[in-house]
Order: sequence, then structure tokens, then C-alpha cells
Amino acid sequence: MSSSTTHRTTIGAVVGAAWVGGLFAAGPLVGGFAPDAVAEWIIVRSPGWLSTLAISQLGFYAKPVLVTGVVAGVVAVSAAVALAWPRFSRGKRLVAVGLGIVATAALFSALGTGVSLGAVGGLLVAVAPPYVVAHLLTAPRVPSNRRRFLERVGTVAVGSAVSLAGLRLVLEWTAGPQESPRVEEPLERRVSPPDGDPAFDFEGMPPAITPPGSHYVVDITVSKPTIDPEEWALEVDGVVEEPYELSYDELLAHEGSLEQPTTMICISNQVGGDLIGTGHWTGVPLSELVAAAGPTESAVDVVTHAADGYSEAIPIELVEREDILVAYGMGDRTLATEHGFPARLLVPGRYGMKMTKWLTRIEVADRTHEAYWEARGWDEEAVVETMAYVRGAERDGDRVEVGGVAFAGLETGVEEISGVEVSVDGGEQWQAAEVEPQLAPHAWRRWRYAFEAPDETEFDVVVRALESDGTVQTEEESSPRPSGATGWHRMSVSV
Ligand SMILES: Nc1nc2c(c(=O)[nH]1)N[C@H]1C(S)=C(S)[C@@H](COP(=O)(O)O)O[C@H]1N2
Ligand SMILES: [Mo]
Repeated sequence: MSSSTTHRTTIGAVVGAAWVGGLFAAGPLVGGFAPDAVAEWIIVRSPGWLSTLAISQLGFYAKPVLVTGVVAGVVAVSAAVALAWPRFSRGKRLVAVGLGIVATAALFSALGTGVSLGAVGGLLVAVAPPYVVAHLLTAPRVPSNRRRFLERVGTVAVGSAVSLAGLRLVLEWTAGPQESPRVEEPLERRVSPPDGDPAFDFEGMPPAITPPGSHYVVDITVSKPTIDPEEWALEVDGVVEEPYELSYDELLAHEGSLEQPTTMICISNQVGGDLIGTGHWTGVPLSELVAAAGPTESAVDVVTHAADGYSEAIPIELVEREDILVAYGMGDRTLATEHGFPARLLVPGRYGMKMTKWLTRIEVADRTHEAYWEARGWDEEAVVETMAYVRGAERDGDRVEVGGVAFAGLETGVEEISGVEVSVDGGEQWQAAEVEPQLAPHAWRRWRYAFEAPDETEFDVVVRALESDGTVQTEEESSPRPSGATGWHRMSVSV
């Protein structure tokens, strides 16, 4: 590689990085970091097997890793352009610069930035740094000596990083945070949430009701939609006699409101995994909201649309169930942003994918709708598989107690799990566990089993749930995709 090639590649990479820095500095003006929008765009368009693989391999880090990849991509493209630059005609150079500006504007619009003075300012803040950096690194009197050149690059890079960080701070301070952090408002309680039986609260056991802050979060977004409740309205339309809109205040004041503990589990949860929780939800039955619009004979599906482009569909017959809620409260507060503020769907007994967050529209459709994950190869019905997980173990003298949770989405309405059997010797002998009284028809049931073990400290615990007709949960192991993981959960515990 000749020195001028190295120089140009380096300059290109630094110019690309300066652009990313400019995008970052412009954040407070345009309401977000543009590479996040690119990452989201990729997530939405990537095939289901790829996102599943990424999430199963990288977990929480999947999205940060993707955003880092996007930034690396920008730097690489910029280096490549710099390499070809001398061969570009004047016209081509102008086009390249123009494309950079258009790309910046497109990214801002993908972030949801409207045309405003702030957006124009943001555009300047984003495109000025690469321009200035390119100038500083190519102007006459840039040393051609390798060491001097690198010193110059270093100075420019550090100088721009410091100035951009400073600029961002100033902008944050003057523009204020784009959205002041929303505080969940207290809700007036109609009933108090069940506490559960304290006998099931021991080492490692989850509380009967998961506090909102501990409930798992899964969605396709990198930055969660922030919705202004004053401007939000839930549209109910489609093949109905009378389409209408419901404001946030109208939803909260709806007389059909009820409270309901409901277990939610992500279809991508592995046997024994943590993507499961039981919220105490408040909401209005979907059946009432749909009935108020008067669906016509041609209604087939009820489609829920969301602010992040997500959608789900449920057959109109299912909507007659009174336990499907448009929820606006969790615990004793309104919904947190990450759980779908201002309103989300709750479909008890189905996997979490059915439970659209950040609802904007309920559409009664006259044909079947292909939902977000269905289009990516996951099961559309998504009825939760019968399951039991090991969670806790505690020793008290000679006595050992093990426990966990059991759940099923059988849709019988009540008492889906009739019992739990547990083995503490790897599946040789089975005993009946004690099961906590049902909190609600679609809430998990905690189980526990106590036994005497003065000498042993290691146990190979296996657990299986029994359905109401006595059917034993299947032992057959299947992967989460396409319709949820199955198999008995096994865990070695030491007490
Ligand atoms: N709008 C929207 N709703 C969504 C999703 C999403 O990506 N966007 N993810 C779904 C999935 S896969 C799950 S498991 C649940 C998780 O809800 P939680 O984050 O409140 O636990 O939300 C569902 N609703
Ligand atoms: Mo999910």
C-alpha cells in the first residue's frame, strides 16, 4: 500500500467518524442518534432466523453490537470513498457530498424528526464536522511525513471529539432533553393485587406478582417510542359501522376498566429462561372497544397497529373473550414506556408476541392480516406451551425446599395447571409438589416441595406440570421457534 493510499484511507475513516460524531452531537436537536434508526431498519428487515440467532447468541447485547456494526460500516464506506476520491470528476465529488447531506436528512426523518429550525441546525451540526475534518487533513501544508501526518490526524481526531462532546453538552443544556422523562402516574385502584402465599417466598423464588421494574422487556426497537398522551388517540376503525377515536383520558376513565394478573412469556424463551413475568394489569376489554364500533358481517381479524411499525392480529371470534385487554396500567401505575405506554394489548394464555405495545390503532379487517412475527416464520396462534420451571431452593436444618413456577396457555379459563410433579434425583422418583392457589385464570402458579436431606447437598431437580385433565407436560424438547420451547426443566441445585 503506497503511503498516499494509507493516507487517504485514514483521512476517509476519520471523516466518516467525524460524521458519526456530528450525528451524535446533533442528537438533542433531532431527538435521537441516527445509527439507531439504521439498526432498527435492519432489525425490521432481517429474516426471522437471523434475529433469533442474534438474540440467542448475544442476548441484550444484540442491538448495541448491531449499532456498533452500523458505525463501523459508515467508517468503512467513507474510507473507500476517500480512496476513490482522486479518480472522481468534479461533478462526481459534488454528487458524493450531496448524497452525504441527503443521507443525513433521511436519517433524521427516519428518527421521526419533522422539518423545523432544530432539524436544520441538526443537519449543520452533523455535516460540518466531516467537512472541517476533511479540510484540516487535506489542506496544503499537511505533512507528508508519516509520523507528522499521524500526529496531525491524532490532533484533529481528539480535537473534534472534544469539541463535539462539548457541543452536545451545550445543546442538551439549551435544547433541554427532547422528552422530559415521563413519570408513571399513580392509578386509582379498584381491587388490590393478590399477594400470593408467603410460604412460596423463599430463596430464588419470584414474587407472585412481578413488580413492573423487574418485568422482562422484549421488542424490535432500539429506542422505545415516546408518545405524548395529549396528542395520542386510539383509532378503532376498519369494517365497522362507526369508526371512532378514544383519547388517553377517555381510555383511563372507561367504565369497563378491570384489573387482571396475567402471566406473559416470550415465545423465544428457552425452557427455564427469564423472559417471563406476571404483571397486575389494568385495562379495558378489547371486546367492548371493538363492539362500540359495530363490526360488520365481513369482519375476520382484529389487527392491532403500533407506533414502532409492529402489528398483530387475532381472529374476530377470539375477541369475544372478555379477558383480552387494552391495558393502560401495570402495578399501581400507568404503563412504563418500555411496557407500551400509553396502551398495549394483553392476550392471556398466548405468547407475548400477541401483546402489541404502543398501540395506535385497532383495525377490524375483512381479511386475515399477516402479523410481524408470523411473516418471519413464527406460529401465529402462539398458545403458550404447558411448562414448569425450577427457580428456588433453600435449606433449613435437615429440611430442604425447592420451588418454581408453572404455567400453561390452555384457554380453559380456569385452573389450567392442576398439579406439578418434581424429582430431586434426576427423574428417578417423582413426588407431587404443593401448588399455590390460582391468583387469576391466566397467572402462573408457584409450586414448592419440601423434604428431609440431612446428608446430601446437591440435587438434580426435574419438574413437570400436569394439565387439568391429568395430561403430563410433554418431555419432548423443542426449540422456541416456531411455536415455543417444550421439555422438562432440569436444574442442579446445591443447598
Ligand atoms: N409494538 C410492539 N409490541 C410488542 C413487541 C414489539 O416489538 N413492538 N414485542 C412483543 C414481544 S415479542 C413480547 S414478548 C412482548 C413483551 O412485552 P414486555 O416488553 O412489556 O415484557 O411485547 C410484544 N409487543
Ligand atoms: Mo416475544
